[in-house]
Amino acid sequence: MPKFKFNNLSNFVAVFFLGAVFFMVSFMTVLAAEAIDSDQDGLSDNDELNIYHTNPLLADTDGDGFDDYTEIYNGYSPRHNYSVKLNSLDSDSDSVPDSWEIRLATDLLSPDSDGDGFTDSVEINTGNDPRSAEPGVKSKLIKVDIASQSLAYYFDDIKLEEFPISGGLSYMPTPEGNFTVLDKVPSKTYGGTGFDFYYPNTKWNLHFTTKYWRYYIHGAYWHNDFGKPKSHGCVNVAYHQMERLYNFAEIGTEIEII
Ligand SMILES: [Ca+2]
Ligand SMILES: [Ca+2]
Ligand SMILES: [Ca+2]
Ligand SMILES: [Ca+2]
Repeated sequence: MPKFKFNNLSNFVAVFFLGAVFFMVSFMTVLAAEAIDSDQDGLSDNDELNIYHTNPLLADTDGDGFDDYTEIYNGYSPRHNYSVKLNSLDSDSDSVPDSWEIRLATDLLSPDSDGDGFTDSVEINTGNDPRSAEPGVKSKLIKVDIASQSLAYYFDDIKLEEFPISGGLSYMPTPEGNFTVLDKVPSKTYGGTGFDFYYPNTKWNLHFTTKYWRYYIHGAYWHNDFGKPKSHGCVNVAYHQMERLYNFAEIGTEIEII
């Protein structure tokens, strides 16, 4: 029986070449499949099936007149035919909003995306990777921009949220620099005796430095002027934003105030 052998250089070159062609064709087929957008809505079939959970054969999955891409781009859910913001939707009830799940590429229909027994929320709040069962700590950063009176926070360099805040008035400015979360205080009173203000039971306080006073990033329920300086030096955050930020932050989480 004849046997195939690399008994000369030309046989070896021919087999090597065929192998290389086969590899390239397979690789390009995978790339093409990932890029296919059957319903031409700007989202690939692959992403619709695995990230957005929308219909890859229907540009407007929820039939509300706006295509899936437009809804996601503008922060609305393409899966609900009424105005539901991705940010206020938690499809799998794991305390991680759909907007974060899309940014992080976790599964918005599975509370434990990587199947390691810990929910996405627990993993994010403890700095672990909800997308991989491999151990390893992910970076967290809270960034406050005094000029624009806004705050953004990041997990593994991915921006999760950005919203307006109220920093210190010009004669009581918010301290600038690099800090970390020193303490997490669930509830606290600001002002009172000897002050011209009194804000009892203020929720979700992240202590980041002490000068003459202690400075916090904290919830504020007594005004709604976010985007303008208003405080005695602390960083005021709307209640509906602060609870999530408080849960996200850990002792030691970096805070940058510029
Ligand atoms: Ca599509
Ligand atoms: Ca739609
Ligand atoms: Ca969720
Ligand atoms: Ca998990």
